[in-house]
Amino acid sequence: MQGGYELLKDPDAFSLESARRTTHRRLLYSVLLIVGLVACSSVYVFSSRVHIVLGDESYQTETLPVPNSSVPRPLDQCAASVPLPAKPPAPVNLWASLTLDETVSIHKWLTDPARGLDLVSADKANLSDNSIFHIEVYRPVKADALAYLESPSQETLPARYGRVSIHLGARPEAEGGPVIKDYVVGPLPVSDETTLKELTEIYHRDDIPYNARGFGANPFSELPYLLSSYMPRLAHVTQDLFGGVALGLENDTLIAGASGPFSFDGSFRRTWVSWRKNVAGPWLHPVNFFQYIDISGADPKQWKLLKLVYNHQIFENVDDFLEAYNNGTLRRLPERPDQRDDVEWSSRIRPSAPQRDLDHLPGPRQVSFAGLRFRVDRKLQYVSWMGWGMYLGFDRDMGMSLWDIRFLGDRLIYELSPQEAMAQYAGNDPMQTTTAWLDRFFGMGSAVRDMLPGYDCPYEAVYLPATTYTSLGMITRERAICVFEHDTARPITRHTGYHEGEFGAVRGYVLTVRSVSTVGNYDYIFDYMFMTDGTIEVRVSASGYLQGGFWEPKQTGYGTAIRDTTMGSLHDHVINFKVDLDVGGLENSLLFTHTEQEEVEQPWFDDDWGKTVIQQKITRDIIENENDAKVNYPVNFQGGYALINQDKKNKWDIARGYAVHPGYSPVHNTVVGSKRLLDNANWARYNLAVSRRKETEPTSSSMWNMNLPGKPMVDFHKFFDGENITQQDLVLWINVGTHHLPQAEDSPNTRTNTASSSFFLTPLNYFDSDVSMDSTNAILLSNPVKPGDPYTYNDYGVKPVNCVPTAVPPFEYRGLTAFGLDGKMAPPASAEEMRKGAEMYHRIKLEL
Ligand SMILES: [Cu+2]
Repeated sequence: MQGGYELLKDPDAFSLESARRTTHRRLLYSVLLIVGLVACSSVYVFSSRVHIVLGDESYQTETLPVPNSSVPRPLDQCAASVPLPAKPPAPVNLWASLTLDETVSIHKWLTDPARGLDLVSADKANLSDNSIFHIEVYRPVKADALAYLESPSQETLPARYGRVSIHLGARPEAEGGPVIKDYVVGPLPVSDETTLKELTEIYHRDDIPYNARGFGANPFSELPYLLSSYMPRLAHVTQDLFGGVALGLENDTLIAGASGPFSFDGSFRRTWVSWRKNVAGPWLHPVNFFQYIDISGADPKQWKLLKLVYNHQIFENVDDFLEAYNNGTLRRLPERPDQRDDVEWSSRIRPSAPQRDLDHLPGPRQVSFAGLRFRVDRKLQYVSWMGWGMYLGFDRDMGMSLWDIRFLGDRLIYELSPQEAMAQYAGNDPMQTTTAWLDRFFGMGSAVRDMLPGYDCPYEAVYLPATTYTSLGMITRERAICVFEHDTARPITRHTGYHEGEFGAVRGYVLTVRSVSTVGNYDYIFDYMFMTDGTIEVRVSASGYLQGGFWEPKQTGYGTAIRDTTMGSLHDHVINFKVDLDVGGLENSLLFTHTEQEEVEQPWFDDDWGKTVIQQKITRDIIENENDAKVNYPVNFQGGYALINQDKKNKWDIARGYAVHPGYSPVHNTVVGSKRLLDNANWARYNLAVSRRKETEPTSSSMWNMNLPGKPMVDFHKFFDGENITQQDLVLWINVGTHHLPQAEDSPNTRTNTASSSFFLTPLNYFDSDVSMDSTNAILLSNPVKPGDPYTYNDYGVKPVNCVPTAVPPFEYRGLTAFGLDGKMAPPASAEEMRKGAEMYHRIKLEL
């Protein structure tokens, strides 16, 4: 096949003359557009020049007459962006969330007096009552799941179970006092055979301390209760010092935030409260006023204010603080201009700046002109694309997870799921220096938000819903997950050559499965990206607001001033993933490959260059003991880690493997030994770790870990007990993260381009050669027969498709759909109600 093309656009074509010719332009618009599109088509019969005339208000196309061209026919409408049905390997998604009916039936069964749990409905429960905190699916044992996938039938289908967390606030002191218990309930559907069994085998301590509990129906039941006991008394002082008050009124101008963890080992529940301006982006408006409070136990009468801190002065109680204020001994912070009025800078409102050249036009967008190339089973939550296939799961703690990931017919990953997201801060104030968030506590799944079509994901993305339980009911988000294919605009392989068969390129495409969690101030974008060569990239990008501190010279070294009185505080993010990789089956080994410099001497070396040569050499070691498998990437990335199957060789007699390849910013935590982030997040100390897979070690963390740094429910280090890890079923625990040294450009929001971190899982002698070569989205060129003629080529019959894309629907965003515990749809929530549920104690308004 012959092709003709224009080497470069002729700059003269953009003549002023043509720019002035506006007559008839609108009448000709459609025809010209069509000609323009056809000119770019695969037919390549028109050697056309497209003149693009851009005005300030509109954009139109024009074309010069094309010699020898036939009259173009109007383009057809493209196929709608609806995915084709998928063909999952089994008709049941074993990891699917509980259905609404299943959740309602478990709730009903638990609250039946016959269970004897003495439960009080969460919306009415006091802390000293028993109430259900959470209900969700409990995933099957891997061996059972594999048996089902091997031969799917009703007989092999594993029984379904739920997992329930109950706050036992009413447990008498004689029995140990209030506590939390985790249970497995099932089999489902609920029947006479259904039982409730305490879930303890996955934890490293017996009890879940009540002081480590998560926020239930009313996350504000504790803090406002105490804060309202003293803040109104201080209103005239806070108005004077900070220009704001917290009186428990609708128009309060100060709001509170709290720092975590709340406890070391569960023996107390205490937090630092920090006050902020109640404006857009309050996290960037701390006023430098702090209180340490005790909210231990289940009896609010015991709670107390322990101390107040203002401008590095400590006061035992409100009276002392007031006295210092009244008698003039309080050392006030100097007045600063932006402490009072100028607060819009922290909003996302476009600043008044001139519009950039051509920025009135929408940017390019991705269109699958020939229709979507991925398949989706919405009901089963199964996605497939280009030889890849996977089921999706979803849970409260960490949101989306991927299961039974297969490539070209073989299972590659049993489970790929986020485990925990850590953010540890530094500073010279009580809030920043004590903060070490573990966001599993808040629920990265509960914090998943509906995505903005055309902004968070391309217009043609396909959205999948997710439902999470709250103690008041269930919440469904229709746009919790988006799936889309995109052109990387870069060939995955290419070469220019002159010998027959060596000149060509294969297009680079990626299928992305994405979800976004907004945890208080921060937004995490989770991307799982699949490529045609068998590579997967797992990437987390961060945006949203910094947790800002009050900037003053004593904060030097702990961040950067991003405004007169606001600083971005120094912190590390580390996010842990579980990768249950199965390379050629379950039996895998950990291979460490590294390169080192050597000096060698060979008899054939030339005399003129000397007797020795310095070069590098590969060493390959199998790490046999689990204790040696908590590792960091080698210095200068000279080598890396892979799981291989020593019993499965490729054609070249090399053990088939999959490597962990560091992506963007492959960091681990800087701080080791902090009491606020100790045994509860020891996974964050490494780039990766490899342990033997066990049903009793399903996750590297738990939602209660945040508040138990000294004695966590899941102590990751306990996974590593000296076992042999050669040819065993292994799990990789891989970290991504960023050392976040904030800067002015983090205001108003952190940018995803640099606040990103990733790792790749990529075939390592898994195949006999690069399998992306089998793509027919590729071209092979041949030298022209006659010098000067165009190159001939083979595009494997895959031609660009020319059609008119379906119209992008108008932007629409709707909130979540809520269901009561009876399973009935609940009335829509107000913005304030949604904010309360979403921001938890990151933004606490007093309510009297
Ligand atoms: Cu950050």
